[in-house]
Amino acid sequence: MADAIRTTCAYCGVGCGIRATVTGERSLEIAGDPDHPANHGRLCSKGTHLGETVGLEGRLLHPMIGKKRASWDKALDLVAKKFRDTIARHGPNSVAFYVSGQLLTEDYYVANKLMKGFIGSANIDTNSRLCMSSAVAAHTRAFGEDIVPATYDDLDAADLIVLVGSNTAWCHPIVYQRIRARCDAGAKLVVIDPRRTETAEEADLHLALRPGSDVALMNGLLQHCREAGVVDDAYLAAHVAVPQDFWDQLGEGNDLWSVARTCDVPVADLRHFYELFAATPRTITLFSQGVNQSTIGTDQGNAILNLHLATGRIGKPGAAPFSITGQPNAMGGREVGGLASTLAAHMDFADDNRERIARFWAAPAVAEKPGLKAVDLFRSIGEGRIKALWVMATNPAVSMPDAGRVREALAACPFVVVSDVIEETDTGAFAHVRLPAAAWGEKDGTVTNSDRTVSRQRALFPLPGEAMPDWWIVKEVARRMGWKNAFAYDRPADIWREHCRLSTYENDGARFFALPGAAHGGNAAYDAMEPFRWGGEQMFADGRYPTEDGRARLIAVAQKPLPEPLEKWPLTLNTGRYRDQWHTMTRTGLAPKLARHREEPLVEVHPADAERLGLADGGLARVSTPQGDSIFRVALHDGQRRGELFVPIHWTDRTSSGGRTGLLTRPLVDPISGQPGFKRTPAAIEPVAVRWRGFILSRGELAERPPCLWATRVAVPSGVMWEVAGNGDPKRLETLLPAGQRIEAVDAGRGTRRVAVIANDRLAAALFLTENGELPPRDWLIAQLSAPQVAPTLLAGRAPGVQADRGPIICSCFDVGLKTIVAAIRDQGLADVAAIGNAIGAGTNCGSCRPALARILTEETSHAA
Ligand SMILES: Nc1nc2c(c(=O)[nH]1)N[C@H]1C(S)=C(S)[C@@H](COP(=O)(O)OP(=O)(O)OC[C@H]3O[C@@H](n4cnc5c(=O)[nH]c(N)nc54)[C@H](O)[C@@H]3O)O[C@H]1N2
Ligand SMILES: Nc1nc2c(c(=O)[nH]1)N[C@H]1C(S)=C(S)[C@@H](COP(=O)(O)OP(=O)(O)OC[C@H]3O[C@@H](n4cnc5c(=O)[nH]c(N)nc54)[C@H](O)[C@@H]3O)O[C@H]1N2
Ligand code: SF4
Ligand SMILES: [Mo]
Repeated sequence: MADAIRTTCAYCGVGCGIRATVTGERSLEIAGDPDHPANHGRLCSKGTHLGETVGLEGRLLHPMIGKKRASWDKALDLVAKKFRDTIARHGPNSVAFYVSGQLLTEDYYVANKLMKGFIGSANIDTNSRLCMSSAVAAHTRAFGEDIVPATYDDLDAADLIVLVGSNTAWCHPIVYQRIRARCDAGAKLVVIDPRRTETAEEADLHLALRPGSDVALMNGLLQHCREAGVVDDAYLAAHVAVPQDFWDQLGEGNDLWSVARTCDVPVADLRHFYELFAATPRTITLFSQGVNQSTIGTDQGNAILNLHLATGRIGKPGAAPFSITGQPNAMGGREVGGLASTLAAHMDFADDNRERIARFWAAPAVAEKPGLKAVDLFRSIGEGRIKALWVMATNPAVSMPDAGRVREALAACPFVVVSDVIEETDTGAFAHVRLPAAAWGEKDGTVTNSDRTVSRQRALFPLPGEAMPDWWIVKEVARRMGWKNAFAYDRPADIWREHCRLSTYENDGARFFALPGAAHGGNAAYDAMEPFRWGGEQMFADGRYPTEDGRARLIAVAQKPLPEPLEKWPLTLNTGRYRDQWHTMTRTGLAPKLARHREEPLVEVHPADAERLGLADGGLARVSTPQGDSIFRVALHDGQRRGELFVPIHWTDRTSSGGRTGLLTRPLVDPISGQPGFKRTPAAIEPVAVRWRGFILSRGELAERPPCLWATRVAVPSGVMWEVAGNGDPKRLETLLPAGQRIEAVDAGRGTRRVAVIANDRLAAALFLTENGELPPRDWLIAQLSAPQVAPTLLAGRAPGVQADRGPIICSCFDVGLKTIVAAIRDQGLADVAAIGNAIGAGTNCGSCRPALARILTEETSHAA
């Protein structure tokens, strides 16, 4: 076996180090890297199962012009010519790039340089606009530069950890495990989230606040700190500029009772939180999309930063505000300047910065002003003002708000280029040219994680087909547009060194973002690069900030009035993530183990709302908003606030007929950051009746999505499963089954029909439908796809003899179902999560399911009592 290669996980901004061992042409063994400072050897369910996602199924392996395969030369020449011609006729602002926090720093740097230095427009924006831009704006307002002061080590030193709008247990699982370990050692955990998430379930205190009321909560807390005497006047006097009537304004309406009313939380809980915070100097306030993805996201961010500045809880071990990033390289993208609102290397568009960058790049046309932010950018495409667009490593037809309008814009755009690793994506369907990019495991470069640690991603496999790394694709287009010398890169290391040199260029310490020393390493040093953190271990330890006067700023922010529910749209739609899926599922959707945690897109509803609205658990419902509508499966959950719905963001046209969250969300943005308010869209919901329901199992992919009202694809070992439901004639579904010998069973009374297709003595496909009968549990049938022969009881849907139904899968590493866990707890008298692990293994590998195990234990013990 080959030696392990050290690389970094493809997914979230925790940035875990991985040791990957190539075990075959396209297969890997994955282990956590014990020497990586972000994870010290641990990996969550997504990282653990990366090996299941590196096959070549569905990959785009050749450049495509329209539906035809083309050579790289032809495709690149066409892209260069179309962009050149469009710029010549309509000016530089008639073209745009829409890029991604999933590009590597080197890819990102080249794309940013081309647009902002050579094309001469700043119309390059990134999906980080949808993700981090409110945090960026808040940091810049408070500190003068977009800097995250905290590190993961601070979590190990904190006595109180406050999670605001962050489902850390699901979205940043390894950071969450660090938090849990710290809590086991005595630290307190407070979660502020309208939903009772698995993260909230394990907290010492959960404040299920009214969505959008975070500013009130934080301002009330600051007022409380002032009254309790924990505002650090000496720190403020030495290091922070405070607006004139800041404290007077804060005093108005921010008493405990008013805040409790605004936030709709019990006064006693609020008081408990305020007292805990005031009494605990070593506090980390970690925040993510519940704060950022709001039309008041920047103010919400600053309300948190204000607290830490005013109490002097910053620049000290275990005390800092901590904006945690989502994508693997959201931070690297911010460092190179990939947002339309920044220029490069943490510099803005001030004249001296523009001139400095023009000198450094020898650039002919540095952009004069910020470009269009994502929502405006797609609007501008729809209005015909942008005529050529290049999308890299993101799927805006799914992930942008009001995605229906985004699709119309893409359809109307005269020239669309999409660089992706996947052949069929919802965005790729609109492309005139599709370029095959190298995927994780095939490319080399760097990423920066949430705590400023830069790590290498390393190639594990040779490039498949004609795929090429993104930096190469962009520099080839740049050279063909006429800028040969400025884009003469032979390898990522060339770009990395240039990026490092720019960060220190004419930088006397005014810009904190600097990669000194890193610029001088040779290619061998780049290859051997160890993870390192820029900016040192304790950012702002000396109280100096990157502003002109060296002081940070308190920013006066006030709670905006929260709208009353509308008559036609009385509910509030909240959107977010599932533990085992990543965004539009292009990678995680390939892994059967990851599919089992949540197989279908669910709309979570409070049971009381469900009763009032006639919704049944497991039934279908149509969620509608002024932007559009989509069907979801209903899941009752008393952790929802009444009047609010929660839906996941992961399902696409490729994977489901419904669950299309992007069509629903409204395109309103924060006025400062331009980040959309994804978490609060006025909505309505109604039940959808179906005559029949069932599922299709198939060893190969189906030729098309099953043509019925509800169809959701689930990856299973050796094939796929589609859950289906509808009202029309279900006969049509049978045309999707492959050729082979058919066996059938029919129960007319229950409207049940079961068909199996046998080919080469093995099960090739099966269709199970019923009108008012039961459907068998799926596990055993799924296993029959891999079985060497056909079981005689196939159409009964169970093994000869009795087979226990495991229930929904909780532990995806060891495939342990709910019923197995409950039985083990009852039969063996298991009392804690560790005991469950010892008895049946669940939760002992990646640990992502431990919060779920803890909940099951609580439910079981209260049941028993
Ligand atoms: N499994 C998984 N992990 C991921 C990702 C993934 O797709 N799957 N994506 C990665 C990316 S790019 C990102 S950005 C991160 C996101 O990570 P998170 O921010 O943790 O994830 P979300 O589920 O989007 O939203 C977080 C929480 O905000 C809450 N919220 C909604 N409105 C409010 C509000 O008004 N106030 C407060 N305080 N909270 C509110 C929601 O109820 C939700 O539980 O996850 C990263 N990690
Ligand atoms: N309603 C709602 N919408 C949201 C959010 C929400 O919470 N609610 N969250 C928002 C946030 S925070 C984010 S980050 C976005 C994420 O949304 P997207 O960025 O649209 O999601 P992904 O599925 O990660 O898209 C990445 C694409 O890049 C491709 N890809 C992967 N690796 C490479 C590579 O190396 N090179 C190239 N060229 N392509 C590659 C993948 O196949 C995939 O098609 O969604 C946003 N949208
Ligand atoms: S927490 Fe999980 S998804 Fe995030 S980087 Fe680590 S292993 Fe990857
Ligand atoms: Mo994100």
